[in-house]
Amino acid sequence: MKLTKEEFIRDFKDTLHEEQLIKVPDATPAELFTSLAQTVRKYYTPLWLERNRKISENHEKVAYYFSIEFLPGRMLETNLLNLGILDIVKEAFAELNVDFDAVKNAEHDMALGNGGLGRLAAAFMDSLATTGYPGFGNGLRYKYGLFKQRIVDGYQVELPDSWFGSIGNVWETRKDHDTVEVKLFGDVYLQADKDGKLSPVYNNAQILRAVPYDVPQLGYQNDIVNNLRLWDVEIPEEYELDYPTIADRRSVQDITSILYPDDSSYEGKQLRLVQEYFMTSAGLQTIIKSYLKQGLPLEKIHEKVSVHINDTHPAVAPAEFMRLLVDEYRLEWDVAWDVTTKTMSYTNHTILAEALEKWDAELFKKVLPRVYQIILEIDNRFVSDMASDGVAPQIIENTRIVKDGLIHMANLAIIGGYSVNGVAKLHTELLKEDTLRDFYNLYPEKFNNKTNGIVQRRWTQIADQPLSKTIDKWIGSGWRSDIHELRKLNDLVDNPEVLNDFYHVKQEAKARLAAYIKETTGIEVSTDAIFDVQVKRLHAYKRQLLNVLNIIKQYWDLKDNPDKDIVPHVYIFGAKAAPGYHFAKSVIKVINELANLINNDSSLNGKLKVVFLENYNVSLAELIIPAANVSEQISLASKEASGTSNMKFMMTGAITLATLDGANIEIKDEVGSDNIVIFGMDKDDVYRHYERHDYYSRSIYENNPIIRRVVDSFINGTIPNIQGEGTEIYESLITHNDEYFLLEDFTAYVEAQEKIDQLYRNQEQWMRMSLINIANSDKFTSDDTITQYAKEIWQLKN
Ligand code: 26Q
Repeated sequence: MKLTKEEFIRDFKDTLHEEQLIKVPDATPAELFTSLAQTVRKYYTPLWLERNRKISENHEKVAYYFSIEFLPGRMLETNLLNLGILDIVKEAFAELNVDFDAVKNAEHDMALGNGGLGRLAAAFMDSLATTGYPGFGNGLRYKYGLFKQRIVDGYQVELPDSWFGSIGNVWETRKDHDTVEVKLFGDVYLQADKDGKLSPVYNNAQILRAVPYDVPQLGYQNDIVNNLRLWDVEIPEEYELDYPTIADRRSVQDITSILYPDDSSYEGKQLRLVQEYFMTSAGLQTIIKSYLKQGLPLEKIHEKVSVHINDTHPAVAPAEFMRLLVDEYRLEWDVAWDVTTKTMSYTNHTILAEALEKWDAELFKKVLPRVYQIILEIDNRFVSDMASDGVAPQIIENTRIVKDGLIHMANLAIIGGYSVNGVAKLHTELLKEDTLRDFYNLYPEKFNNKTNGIVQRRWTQIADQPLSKTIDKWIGSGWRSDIHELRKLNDLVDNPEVLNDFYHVKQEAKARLAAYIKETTGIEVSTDAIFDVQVKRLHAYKRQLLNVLNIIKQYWDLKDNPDKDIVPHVYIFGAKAAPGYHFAKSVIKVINELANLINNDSSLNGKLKVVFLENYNVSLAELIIPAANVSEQISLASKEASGTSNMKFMMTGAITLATLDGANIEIKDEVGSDNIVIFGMDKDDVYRHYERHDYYSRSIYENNPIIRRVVDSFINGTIPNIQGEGTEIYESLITHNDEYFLLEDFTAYVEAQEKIDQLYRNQEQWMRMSLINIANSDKFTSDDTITQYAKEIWQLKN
């Protein structure tokens, strides 16, 4: 949009005076933030209205992205950048003597997600708006986002994230007229109506009100505003008397109270099922209503609507859609089924078996009695169709939805839709040949890959302005709107002046992070050290512990030989553990105690530092990632579906130290083997061990004195205060046979770290590698990823 500094100052002051009755010099950062956001709202509101009008007037096809998580982080800068007024606002604030960063920091992260999956959903919202595709989000408006992590005595402590705080969510708009009802529990039976058709009759059902709050999603400088719809729950007025006690009312509010903090193992909690159904049912109901308003026939809804199922969390969608079409809108089953399977598509984000959702059939029947009947019907028809197509009984058994008293949600998503995708090339291959092999044989045409992406604007223009300005200096600013122009940097990688500029950019980012580390932990780190970073959820398969093993080895090397010539290293961790994940919490404790040991040992001469930064979230990522020299992506090959932080590190010039897993493989393909450090087993090595059952961690431990010394450090008092945790880790590695093959990969990892050390000594060479990474990172823009979804899966037009 076009706006002068003077116009903005006038609008901003008006808002501040009118809404808060206060003048700029007296306002707190939070008050200034609120007024700024309200001013920005006024700017985009007409665009938002216009967008909705056009989509329905032109009968455009819309994709709805159903996700139980969205993790946008802060929205202010993104909204300003995308409106094209970020620079003007900054200049205006400077003129008003207001610290822009303080105002920006007053915004609470919108953390309605655990990690990669939620962040990806948020990225897709931004990219849908930016590419101009009509794609809307559908999720839950949690009162508390992912817990706030504090470290106390080295332990993780979880505190509630009351992100509404005193400010509330300034970006949202409540849409009362789109309220719908959601039914749970009770008994259902079928009754024939006049024309002999069966209708469900509900007894004692709980009827809840679903109220949507819409959050605008602004495209990058294109005047397009899409919508993220988050549902909240309320008790309908007519049923208020049914909830006489506070506890009764709380049991309803719970539905949108908390985001489940597990991102790996699935637990069959009733409340979780209710959450999943609540957002899915509410979303589908309003989708059908708004489609019908256009006066088009319901049998053709798939021509104007796509419903995307982000992981299995909304996978009840095909069954609920059938319920709505058959029960509420009276379509014939076969017609409804045809429409449903042309509407639904599904993304899988994991191959870990323990993360696939399976609901106990009895629990499901109690919570969703009518949907349960419909799932049984879908399952029966699937089984008999397959049998009459001559499919082998074992294959039918493997792929059916209801078996062994469990409802297999992935199976429902696959059978009830037309598309299944993985999130990186390797991941999709593994789905086809392993996890979902039988489905792939039944429906090869449904399977496709969509490698994840990131919103490059947030990781460059917002998180690293010095980097962005330096890119402008050398290749012009065209890359800001066309990220593929970054490739022009490839022509400059032999120019020492250019490399020197990028070196200073990295040093600046390291200095910012070093100041934050000093301020929050008291630890002093040198910006001449290698900043080696591993930030991600804490999970055994991601192998933060492998990183720890190497740090312990380096510690022993320096204790043995204090004069050993190594480049100083700062190992930086950030990670939240699921509150019930004992092992992961033990690893956090061990990292913190190891940090205490190392950081306070003056005999190490500052060559080694370990920092654990608490409460890793999107905003902290914006500070940490640009400051990294080394990006640790060391999951056991085959386990990390894609990874997305790996892409952010690459884009801001870190060298990836990685296994051949997830999207690391595609990063390697982009930069070439010389500009990434790869080590360890590949997925074939891993699968070979599974087939042959021939892995014995204890014999590695017994035959390798270096490994033995490192592993023994967990139990022999080397690291203080970790008796229980050290024993638990020791046992996981030795007694329980090291499920993620850390010991087998250890030696290769140590060598890879030594290679990093050698490479870093030649700064010119290092910066060349770094720049090659930046130059080829355009491959991972989520604008392109979403374009592939839009064209190849959803058939949208922009
Ligand atoms: C399921 C049931 C009950 C409670 C919680 C859950 C649950 C919640 C979140 C299960 C999984 C998740 C999140 C998974 C996730 O973030 N996966 C990551 O997705 C990224 C985006 O595709 C990939 O890059 C990562 O590799 C993958 O780990």
